[in-house]
Amino acid sequence: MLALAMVASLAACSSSSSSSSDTTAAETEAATTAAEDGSEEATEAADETEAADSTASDGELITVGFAQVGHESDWRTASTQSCQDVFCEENGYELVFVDCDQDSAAQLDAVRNFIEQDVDYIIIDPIVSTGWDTVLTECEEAGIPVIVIDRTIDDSDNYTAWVGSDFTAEGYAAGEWLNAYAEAKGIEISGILVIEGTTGSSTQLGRTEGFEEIAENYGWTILDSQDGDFTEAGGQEVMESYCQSYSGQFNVVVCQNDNEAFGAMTAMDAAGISYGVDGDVILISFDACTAGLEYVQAGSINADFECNPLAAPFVAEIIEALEAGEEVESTVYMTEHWYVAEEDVLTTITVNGEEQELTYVTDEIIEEQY
Ligand code: GYE
Repeated sequence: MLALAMVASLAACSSSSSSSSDTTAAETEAATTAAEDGSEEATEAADETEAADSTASDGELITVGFAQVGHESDWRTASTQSCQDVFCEENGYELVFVDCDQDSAAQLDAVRNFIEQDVDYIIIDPIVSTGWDTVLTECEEAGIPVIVIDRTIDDSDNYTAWVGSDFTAEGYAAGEWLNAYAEAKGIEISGILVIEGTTGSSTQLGRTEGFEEIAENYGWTILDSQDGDFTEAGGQEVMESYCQSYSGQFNVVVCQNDNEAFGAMTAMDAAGISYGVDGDVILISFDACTAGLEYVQAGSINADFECNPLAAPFVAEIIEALEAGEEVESTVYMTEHWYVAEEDVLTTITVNGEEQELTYVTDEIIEEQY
């Protein structure tokens, strides 16, 4: 209820009036170069910087530094967009956005820069789950509350709140769906290949742990499980090598995000391996962003386990509670769905004794998705 109220009260800002500023060196340089050219875009960029500077020093806007993982996937793009929409001037914020390009050292630097800039709040989506205690202590000493989103930090409690998804639960759901689906269709699982997300990210750790536990319960063989770094290129590369090494030995491919699944499809197409509803290989994915769901609807991906990237409204709710001196929820889970390509095979699965619904993908769902 609170979350819905929050979404309703925080209108997304129009991009032209966005107050977000990007502090990466490359971007600053581009803006400067463009300013020297005297282009319209550059003038706008310069104006925006000035506006941000003056309003920030007035103390009217709440300054939020966001150390984002990178731009590796559709999910990430949706997450960034969500933050830029919510933390804008119209909503009373100045956003300092840093794209850390999947580089953990750069992410620690970004957080330390936020401390130096004395921002009011810091949002971190931690690339990897460990190595955080020192810098979080520095944030605490500087009196800057930290809100962690999406991936978890597993070696420190030194932050105010976390908003994200239960990745292990997503892995369990994928495993139980595979078991129920294979049984319903009379398919014998011969061998499973997994393309994992970025090694050491809590997303990779959780989805791997959940799925592997189910695989062990049912006695399935996981032939291989390699890192595709959550990118399409990574997924394609891993799948190309799988096609060579495990030809004829597998009939399930599990990709830990949609973009890896897109890459895996390209590799299987090239190798002449069919997948999806009418194919020889069952293809499972996670995230369920728009393009992923389109492939589910087309029957190329059999099932896609959603991970909701729209955390920003919940973070704004936490910040507003802190501003009002109120207690905040320290853990907030996003709501997600399990999407499937076939309407009449299964409607529910049982995960850890709990019945969970499956959602058949329709045009309306795709229309609404991020
Ligand atoms: O699954 C992937 C992204 O941490 C949930 O990161 C996130 C993951 C998401 O790159 O697409």
